Amino acid sequence: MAARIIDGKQIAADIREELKSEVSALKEKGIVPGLGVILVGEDPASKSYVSAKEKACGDIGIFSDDNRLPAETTQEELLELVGKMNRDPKINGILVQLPLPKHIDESAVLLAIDPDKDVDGFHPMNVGKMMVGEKAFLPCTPHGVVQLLKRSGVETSGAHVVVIGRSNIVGKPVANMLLQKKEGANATVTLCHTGTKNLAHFTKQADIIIAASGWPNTVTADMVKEGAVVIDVGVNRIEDTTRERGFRLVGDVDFEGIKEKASLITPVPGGVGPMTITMLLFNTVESAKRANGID
Ligand code: L34
Repeated sequence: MAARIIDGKQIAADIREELKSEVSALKEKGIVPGLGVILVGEDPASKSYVSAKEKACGDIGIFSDDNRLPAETTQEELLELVGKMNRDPKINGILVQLPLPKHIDESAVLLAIDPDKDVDGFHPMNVGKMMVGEKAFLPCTPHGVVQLLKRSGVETSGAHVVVIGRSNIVGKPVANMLLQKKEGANATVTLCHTGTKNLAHFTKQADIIIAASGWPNTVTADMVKEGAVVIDVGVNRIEDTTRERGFRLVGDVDFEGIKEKASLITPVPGGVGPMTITMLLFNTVESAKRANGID
């Protein structure tokens, strides 16, 4: 079987159009959603993601407050800025781009964000609400994956989903979201990680594979069931001197091999990445609505 390729860019563009109209309607009520953006340090990938997020905000009418801080920024200084944004009524969402420099305690920073402005969904309050199935800000990449499946017509109810990777920003939350007894979820979920013995044993049984291992070629064609759906969350930069940027992007799966066997597959770039940015916009608009008593 030759796979249909899921066009994440197009699905992201569709959702952004919907959000743009919502933002226009809010503006008529005098409400402008605002996102406070914090990037510490000079990581090239983080810089490019943050710039893409700010541009996407501008495109749909969200105000963004850009804060690029040097790598030497202290935890205290960072916490102070977060506190200022917590108190600022123009800011509905706070994005602290990860990873942070090693001398900063990431969990202390995430804990300092007002849960009502936690549009990344990383605060333990939102993580806990998500886990018990209450309304919460859902983390952007997992939420993007769930939306991709939904808008591509993939039935998750009763499906066996194998997630690879147990990070707090992708693996754990996506597994949790898909096992909820809800529309667009209700799957049987297996979570594999570096401690898993014989990964292929599990992936071969999967109706849907979600790869978020952080390593190219974690999943190869021989590990995939004929007709499976493969969602590739990886964004690995591979040195490539033939490219202008000096690198190319590959995901966590062997796209070329697997596309002959899967029924649906996401490309990298142009799959999950644009959805991550879009769900951040979605959460920021949600937050602005909630702050103004609109639901
Ligand atoms: N706080 N930190 C926080 N929130 C997040 O949601 C993230 N993440 C991850 C890293 N740290 C974070 C992102 O923003 C990963 N991530 C992210 C965002 C966007 C893209 C990839 C990862 C993306 O747009 N990818 C494009 C290609 C971009 C390029 O050419 O470099 C794609 O099409 O996949």
